[in-house]
Amino acid sequence: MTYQYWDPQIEKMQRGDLEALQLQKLKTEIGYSLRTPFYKERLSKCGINSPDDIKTLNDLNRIPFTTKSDLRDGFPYGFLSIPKDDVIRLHSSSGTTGTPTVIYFNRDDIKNWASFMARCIYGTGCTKNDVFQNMITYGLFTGGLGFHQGGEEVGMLVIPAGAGNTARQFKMMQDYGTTVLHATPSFLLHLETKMKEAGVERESLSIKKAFGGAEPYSEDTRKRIETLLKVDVYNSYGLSEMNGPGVAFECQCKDGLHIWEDGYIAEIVNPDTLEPVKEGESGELVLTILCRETTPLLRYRTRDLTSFYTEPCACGRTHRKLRRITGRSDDMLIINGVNVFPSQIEEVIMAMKEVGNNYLIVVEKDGALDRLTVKTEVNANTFMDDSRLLNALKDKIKEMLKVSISINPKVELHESGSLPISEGKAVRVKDTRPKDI
Ligand code: DLL
Repeated sequence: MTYQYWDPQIEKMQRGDLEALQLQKLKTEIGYSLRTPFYKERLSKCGINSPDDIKTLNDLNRIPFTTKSDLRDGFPYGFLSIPKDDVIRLHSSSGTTGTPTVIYFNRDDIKNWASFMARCIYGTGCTKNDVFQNMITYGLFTGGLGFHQGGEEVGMLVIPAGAGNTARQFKMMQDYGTTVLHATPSFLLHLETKMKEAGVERESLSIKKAFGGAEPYSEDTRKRIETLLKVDVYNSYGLSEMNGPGVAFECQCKDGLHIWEDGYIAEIVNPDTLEPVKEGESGELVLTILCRETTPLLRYRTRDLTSFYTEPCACGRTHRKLRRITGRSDDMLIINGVNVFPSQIEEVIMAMKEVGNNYLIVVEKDGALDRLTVKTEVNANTFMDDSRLLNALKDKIKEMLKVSISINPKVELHESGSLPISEGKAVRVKDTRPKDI
């Protein structure tokens, strides 16, 4: 196979040189961090008051981990390293309520992100001759604009299709001769189901490749999409806190995701002890960003569970590879690509006086997509035979949940005391989706 590289000098850099580059970038990033209220205080507590206090990459271990809750505590500008007037964009994590986790960008940060995305896209064999249909949400979510900029950087014709509406998606694929797709893996599967229903002939489409990410999926799911849609599927990993997509991506070997080590320092730690795991063992991914000025983040706990490959990749890239993400070390659910914490749902329903004391969150497969049902008891004073009142309550809960978690759940109301109570810890979430990773 002939491999193509966006930036061969960086992608195939000798490890020693790569680590020297990381050290230089880390020092720069420490400089940015010291300009933020949050890190100024945190770093001075561990004796780091200037970039020169970092002598080797090992000095990173002196710095405590940063968590999602630190980011929330620093809302809105605690992590900002430049004057607000020089910021040109913000993104925030999907599905967070109350205090969002927000990331700011200046012009260079956006350029860097676009170039990492271009590296990912080009590395799968795409060229400027491709027509790229970006079937993922645009907006605060980073998947839309992140891939959009990367596709443009490669010079592809980018269609900002956005998510949903399969009939329109097929029409665009036919009209413009789309060759490359981007969506969540569940939407790619859903597309295939709808293709049959809509009577769209696979032969009428020119699609060859698809990027799938933003949610976990197994190797079997990848194979299924590849067989059904007759495309090559590449796994794409990222998180808003680290810009969004473009952190790690599969190359043409389709066997593990290269994490761009000139943009990120990756550590894998045991989520309980927070000690590094042995080479090749599974644990929680911790990332330090090296390619953003405006919102530096040092040793950020992603909560994603994965491991490093120990063997080099056939493509010749020296940047290490991650295995596909197998789960999370917290209770975050990913429902059709949207991140939802059970506590967000609880916050909404428990604030309503008409609601009783017990509830259950059910997540299941509905065809290829995920379905969320929130079952909640009504309070003891509510008559279960007053259907008008119950329907109004159901609509109210649905609406408030939609605002809070950005997805439309199904809501079921149950009589007070009728939902099952567990003897030990309350079981609030029943996730019956197959876990075949
Ligand atoms: O999902 C960014 C993204 C967009 C990645 C498009 C890939 C494609 P968030 O909404 O902040 O950002 O969600 C980040 O999603 O911590 C993982 O738990 C999960 N996730 C993302 N990609 C994958 C993947 C975007 N390929 C959270 N496999 C992360 C498994 C993934 N989980």
